[in-house]
Amino acid sequence: MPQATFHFPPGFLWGTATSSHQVEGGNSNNNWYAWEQEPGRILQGHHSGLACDWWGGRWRQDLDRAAEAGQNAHRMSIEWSRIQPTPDQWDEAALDYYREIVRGMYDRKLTPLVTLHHFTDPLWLMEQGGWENPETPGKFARYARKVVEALKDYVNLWVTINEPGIYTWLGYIDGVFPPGKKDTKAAFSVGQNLVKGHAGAYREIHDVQREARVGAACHYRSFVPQRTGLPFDTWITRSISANFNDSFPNAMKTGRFRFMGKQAIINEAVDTQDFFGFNYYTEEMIRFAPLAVKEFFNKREFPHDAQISENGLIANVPDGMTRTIKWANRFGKPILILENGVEDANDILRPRYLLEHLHKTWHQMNENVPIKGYFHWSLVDNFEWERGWTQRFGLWGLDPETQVRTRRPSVDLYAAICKENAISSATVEKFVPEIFAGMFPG
Ligand code: IFM
Repeated sequence: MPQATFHFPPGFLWGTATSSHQVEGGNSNNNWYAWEQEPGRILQGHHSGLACDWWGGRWRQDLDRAAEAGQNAHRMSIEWSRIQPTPDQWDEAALDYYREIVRGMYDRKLTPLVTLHHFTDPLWLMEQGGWENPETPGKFARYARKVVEALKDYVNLWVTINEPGIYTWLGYIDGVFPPGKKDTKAAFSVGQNLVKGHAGAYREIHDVQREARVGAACHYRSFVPQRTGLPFDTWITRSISANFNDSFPNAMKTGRFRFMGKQAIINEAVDTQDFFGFNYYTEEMIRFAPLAVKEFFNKREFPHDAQISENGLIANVPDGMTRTIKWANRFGKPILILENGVEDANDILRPRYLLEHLHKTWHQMNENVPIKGYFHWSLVDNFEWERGWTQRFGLWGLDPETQVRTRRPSVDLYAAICKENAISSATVEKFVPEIFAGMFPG
């Protein structure tokens, strides 16, 4: 049997990613809490509740788990509604608690990467129109400054906004995120203001901390035309991808925000990313559907030969990771893979998904693509937005009622990779022997 090891460079960041509302528990002052109280908004009427009880202190044991499993980094987020519970009040105790958490990462030799906005907004901000209000970018930049001033001794990697495209699309076009609108005009204003908020925060962060490295976490869904010979499929695929994938990162590079047939020039956003962060989960094939008006003239399917996750949400398409990395590399910055993972309570698909996506990542690094780190979504099962607790993305399982964690086999697989800083043939043979021959063809 052939033996080989695919090495990653020294200093590569191996981590997991989490977000405040999904893990903290007890967040009752933001728009998602309010949304969860409305009947029919969350699958099976679930609530975030205690989540993973990080605000109650269980972050300590979860970060112990991450460190013991060989991880050397962690991506977390700050809850704006805790830091600024009302428009004219900063909560210093909340800032202290976050400082304790990032110091806890530091003590465990986990490099902290901190996201400032991960889907949730303070209730008071939403009462003022949320991101539709042109004053919100300035408010966000001030909040960013406050957080960086408090945490700068321990953190120099910052993500301004997580998945601005998803926030805009799901909240203002599909209406499954709060505020539940289906209004492309509002979506354009929100998108524009998110880009301005990112740019303002980028400047404030650098003003406080010269050595900061700042980026956004842009979601990329790999779209391919279903019928390669049909120009309409190619055309609609490009158009969907331009709106869904390209609008935000392009604006953060060029200052030109193009979304849903409209355009705005945002000069302050030009070249406002020090690294390029993306979240990749899956790929879809797209075909032109002239009668599907509400779906923007397209129908989508997962590639027919791909394994599908347990709730049918994610297809395992490692080549989509390759396509995503090639796309990300066009922006000419060091790259961080800020989320990648699969919902899989029984850990049947996850080991294979993880190995195959990391293998593609390694290949791209051998093509000299400057990838600096990988953050698996997620450390422990957490509250999955409008899908409640029905999706299990954690390396560790969680019973939210009892707060008992369960170590899934993927913990040990990921630990082997993190500890060796490599994918070895022994690891593949041990954890996913069925893909051994494909990865090490002898
Ligand atoms: O849980 C989410 C996360 O908050 C944002 N990116 C996708 C993940 C899985 O759906």
